[in-house]
Amino acid sequence: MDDHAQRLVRMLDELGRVTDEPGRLTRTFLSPAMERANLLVGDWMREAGLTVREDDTGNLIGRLESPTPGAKTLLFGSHLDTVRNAGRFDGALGVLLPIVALAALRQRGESLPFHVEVIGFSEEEAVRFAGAYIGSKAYTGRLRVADLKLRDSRNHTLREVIESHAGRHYALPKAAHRPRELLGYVEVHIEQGPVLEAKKLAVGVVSAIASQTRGRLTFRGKAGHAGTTPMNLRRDALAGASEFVLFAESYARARPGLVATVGTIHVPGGAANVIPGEVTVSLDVRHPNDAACRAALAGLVRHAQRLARRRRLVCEWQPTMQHAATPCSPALTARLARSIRTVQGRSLSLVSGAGHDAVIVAALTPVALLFVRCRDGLSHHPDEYASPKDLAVALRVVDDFLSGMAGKP
Ligand code: HGY
Ligand code: MN
Ligand code: MN
Repeated sequence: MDDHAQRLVRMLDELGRVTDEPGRLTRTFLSPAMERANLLVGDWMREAGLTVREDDTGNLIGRLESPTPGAKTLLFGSHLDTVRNAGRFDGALGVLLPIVALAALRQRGESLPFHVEVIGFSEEEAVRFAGAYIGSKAYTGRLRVADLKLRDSRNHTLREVIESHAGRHYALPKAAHRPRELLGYVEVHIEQGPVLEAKKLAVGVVSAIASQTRGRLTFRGKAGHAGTTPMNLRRDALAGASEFVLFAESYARARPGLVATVGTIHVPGGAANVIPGEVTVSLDVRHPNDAACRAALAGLVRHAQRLARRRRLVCEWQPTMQHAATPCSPALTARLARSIRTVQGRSLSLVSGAGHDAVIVAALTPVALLFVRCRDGLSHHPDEYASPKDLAVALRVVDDFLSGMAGKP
């Protein structure tokens, strides 16, 4: 399987050069780079014997039909969009690895008693639009009118962006499949964390995906002259936001299992000689347990409003995304774990702190995630890395999993 792993490495490297921003990897929803990525991955799908289509939301869907009459469909997939200045494995691995695995099956002249669909979802990272999972929501029939009203930084709505890309009216799509037509969904993804590396394991399975809430906190005070306004008369929104950022860090540090992140801070019209009158910070709060995540969010927002009052500021919270903790399918996960034990000797089950398209697909069909070790647990960074050796293990696990699903010994 190692030559297949080498091919997978070359594909990941090539796809990793398809970017909207020269010198670093960034692919955002329906961007020119996403179009080029779909063309490249679509070719690889066709070479592996899949038929290829792209839906109006930009999802790339490869399908390998089974010769078995009345067969159900097994789904593989992940996202082809990236964060800004991303690594080349996050998302891409879950689309390219199944393509290579199916190409290997075809090379051996084998077929499967079920159809297989490999989906490259068009948006998972919520870089261009605040509400994530646009691709998997469309594919599973869960995209809502409210999603279509989201606006990007150029003030274009999601509907406008989709319709100008598709060149026609966009009707909210129905689910691509009915639940009874499906065998389940498997997402192969780098762990984006330190556990597999610490346990010296190449791969593992996911028991559940953590609960996640994201939103924006806007602090409003009063702009003023940096040179003439005495310190005790200021209502400095950025000072208030900064106090909150440090509070969020210490709040999460004090609570095991909780993570809280302020990833962006925006001072509209900010200038060095102006006291900031308005600041918006993003807030991302996650915990394996839903109730703990909700309680943490409430505590953080309460503190933000309390510190704002003390500073004679106003603080407004606007949620942009909320996903409950998503359990993976015990049955599908057990099958995947069996293949891991066959290939790796032992399997490890871990919780995913990162969100995945499986969160959305789980509403349509049972999901399982195969995690692959990544160096230093690093992700959302250009130095993201999974070794060819570990990729070879993951390929053998998927190969064994497919044989198991096909009832082959
Ligand atoms: O943020 C996440 O968990 C994922 O990488 N979108
Ligand atoms: Mn990501
Ligand atoms: Mn991802």
